[in-house]
Amino acid sequence: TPRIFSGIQPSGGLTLGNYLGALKRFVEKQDEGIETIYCLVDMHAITVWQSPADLRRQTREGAAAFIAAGIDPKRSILFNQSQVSAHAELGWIFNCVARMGWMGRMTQWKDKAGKNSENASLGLFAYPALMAADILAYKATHVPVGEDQKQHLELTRDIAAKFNNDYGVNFFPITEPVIEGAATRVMSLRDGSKKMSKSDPSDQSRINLTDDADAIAAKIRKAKTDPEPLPDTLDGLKDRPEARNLVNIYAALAGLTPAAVVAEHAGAQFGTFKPRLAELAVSVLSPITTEMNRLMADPAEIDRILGEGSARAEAIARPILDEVYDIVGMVRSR
Ligand code: AQP
Repeated sequence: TPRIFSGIQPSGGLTLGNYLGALKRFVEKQDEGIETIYCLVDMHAITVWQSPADLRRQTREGAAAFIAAGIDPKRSILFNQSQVSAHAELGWIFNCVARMGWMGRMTQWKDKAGKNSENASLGLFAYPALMAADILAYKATHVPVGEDQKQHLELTRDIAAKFNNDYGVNFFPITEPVIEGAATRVMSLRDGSKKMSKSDPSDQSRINLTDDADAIAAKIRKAKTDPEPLPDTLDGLKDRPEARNLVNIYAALAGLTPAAVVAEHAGAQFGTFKPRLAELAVSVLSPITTEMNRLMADPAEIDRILGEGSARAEAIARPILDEVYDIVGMVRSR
């Protein structure tokens, strides 16, 4: 039977990219009645320095975003990673399964460590092994993610296969990535070649789930575009990454295909299209923002939900981890 796992780092405020690429699809999977486990991956977040106060606030805000977007903590398991020690424990075992060469080829590592990799944390390098542990601690079969996580999911498959092969077992499933929809890669509003990211130094590059209507409208108005109007077919968006990005965002928010969006707005100038997009974005995001703000007023209730989710997650992961220790040959005498 399918079991879905996915996570988001509480390394900043969530963006429209996280919403369209991840959260929105997490809710769809839950509503299809599939078993869904969703995690605020706080241990991943500290691979890059986070102040303790920010990490706490971002974790609670992330949980509020999940619930506001439609995750029901009764139907889905919603928790934060550090409360379930199976992630760290299996992560260590996978550090010993994964190869240095595999990790060194990860584009996220290369992008985030940059030219100064001597100074990056060891955790940042090992990030994909912990991610594999997040998924495989539950033997999850499907992982909905944005396009940027595809390479890490392939590594998860390699780790599962190597573990199975090294120990001569057929224990871990080979996980399927679920990358679907019009906005699996939302790009920066300032640069069509970079993904929209919560850690981009420019706040103008992204729409945050906490932005109000005026901020959303202003950011879309100032978004980089080109002087051409919208074409009548998608072909006309070739080599126009910023224009294509706004069309994709519109499509994802409206539940349309990008082709339908260009057909509907053919010939429109961006001066006309942008206010339409802003209005649509506000209509989708403002109920979420309002609900997030309501939830954030009661952090104790958020903590209670995360605690309850953690206990349910632990109940699934612990027996799987016990079997892993047994397979590996660890003596377990209590
Ligand atoms: N721009 C994006 N378009 C579509 N999907 C996206 N995701 C992230 N950015 C986009 C998806 O959101 C999920 C959670 O991502 P994450 O928090 O684990 O970290 P990330 O992918 O590294 O996202 P950010 O926002 O860029 O965070 P920072 O800046 O901290 O690195 C994933 O499913 C991801 O695909």
